[in-house]
Amino acid sequence: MKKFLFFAVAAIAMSACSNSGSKTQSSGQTDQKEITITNDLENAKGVIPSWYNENTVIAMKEPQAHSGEYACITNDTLQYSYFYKVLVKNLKGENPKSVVYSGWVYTTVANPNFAIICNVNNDTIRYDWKAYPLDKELKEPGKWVEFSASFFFDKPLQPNYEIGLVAWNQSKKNVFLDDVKITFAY
Ligand SMILES: [Ca+2]
Repeated sequence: MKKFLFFAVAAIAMSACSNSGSKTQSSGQTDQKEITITNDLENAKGVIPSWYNENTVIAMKEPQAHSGEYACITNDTLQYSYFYKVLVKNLKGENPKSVVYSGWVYTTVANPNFAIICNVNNDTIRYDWKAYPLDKELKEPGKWVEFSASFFFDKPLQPNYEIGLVAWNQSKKNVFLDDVKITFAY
């Protein structure tokens, strides 16, 4: 009588697996459905891979940063914030369906012309571009406000495409950003 071995796939046994890596097609249980990247901007000067525009990250006193000592400043000369860019293939072996960019914003003027931008580039060619305006949500200046901007990738992605997420301040007034969280959903 033959015995059949059943390998229970524990949902938590995702890391440190040294097997061949070939799994059955029904590996949905263990598939990661989201990738989350957080950045409190406290270590930006150390140059974190995939993050750019470190010159926008400053030590804050007045107002205080939302967390720790550092936050990102945008204004008339620094229209684009600290910038996250990643190639699709470096995230995961499949294309994300959507991304949510959330965090905290402090505006010094009511209803600033301030938006979160999600762009997709094919090498140097712009493939897709979306803006999520936050002007209506930022009614009250002088305080930290939580925000969340969702983007769906409705045009097909390729592994070599680069996804970029950045805040764009066209108000010419100071608007600060801190404690950013980026969540790719699959
Ligand atoms: Ca901070």
